[in-house]
Amino acid sequence: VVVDLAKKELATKNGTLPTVDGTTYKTVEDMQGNWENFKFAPIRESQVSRAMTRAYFKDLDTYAESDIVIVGAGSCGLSTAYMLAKTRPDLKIAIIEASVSPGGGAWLGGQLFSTMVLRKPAHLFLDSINIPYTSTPENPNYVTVKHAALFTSTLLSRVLSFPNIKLFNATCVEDLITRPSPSSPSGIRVAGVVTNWTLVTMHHDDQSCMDPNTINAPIIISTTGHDGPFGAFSVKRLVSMGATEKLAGMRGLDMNSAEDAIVKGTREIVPGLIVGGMELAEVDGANRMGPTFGAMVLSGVKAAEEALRVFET
Ligand code: AHZ
Repeated sequence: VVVDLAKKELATKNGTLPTVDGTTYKTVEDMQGNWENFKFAPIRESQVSRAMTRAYFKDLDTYAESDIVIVGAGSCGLSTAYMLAKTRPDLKIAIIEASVSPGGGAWLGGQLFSTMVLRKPAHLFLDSINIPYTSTPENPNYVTVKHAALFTSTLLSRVLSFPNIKLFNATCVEDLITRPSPSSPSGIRVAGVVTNWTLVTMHHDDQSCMDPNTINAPIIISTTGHDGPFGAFSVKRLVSMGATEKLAGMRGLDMNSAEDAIVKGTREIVPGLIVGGMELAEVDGANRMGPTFGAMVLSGVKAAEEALRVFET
């Protein structure tokens, strides 16, 4: 018995496991009413480790040279990613998200309320990704999605389904890669990002130095939200490295002016760095809009257009 077990262990080391019992079932319903004989296909723990790590390290290798890096997977970053991947399936797009859970502030409509409000014409973006919404004759200027989580989960699933997108979550952009650029007013262009596990980034003050990793890309799109624990990261870094004199700082809330300003202002602010969503309010001194999300998705649409314009020139 011992020899048999040892042989079996040895055989499984190279992934040759006994045949799968799972073929007994053709559908999930086939399992129902027959749980006594239920059995999973066998596995060796190392197979699980290898399935995860091989794929992740291959992705790290593939995306070390990306075409476009999107920093921040909130409503603006995800909308940008969707538009880019849909238009250009040939581009390698990496999304770097500091949080374990992508989506930023778009899991709720505002405060702790579920419904998400989007002012028209942002409903056209919902049409394009097939998210149902309510539009009433009494309120013709905006639509509502029954739960912000429906918006975010649908957008996220569309984005993650594109083969040319990789989301690196729990990963923080700690710095920008820059190159001298005499033709640029700031003297630099942005040429990539410096990354680290978010938990490492959070512990730089109480652990010895843990050096970061890098991704090279000709275009970075920063959508890290307004100033906060992580927010407005790229534009604050531009100031601290002397590439921008100062930030104007986000102003108080005015829904009408804020949303137009964010969409129209979405642009390349330093060569190689496009800024969209609420991070832009810190650059331009735009108002905030509070819980209306139309500007975030349409800023994403414009950021994608800007990125392709820069990429193609
Ligand atoms: O975790 C952040 C969030 O998911 C992520 N992020 C921030 N800094 C990062 C860094 N590296 C990687 N250094 C980083 N990721 O960026 C995401 C930003 O999402 P968000 O929802 O905060 O920003 P947004 O601009 O997409 O949407 C803003 C939504 C708001 S705020 C607002 C108001 O305050 O008035 N109104 C709206 C609609």
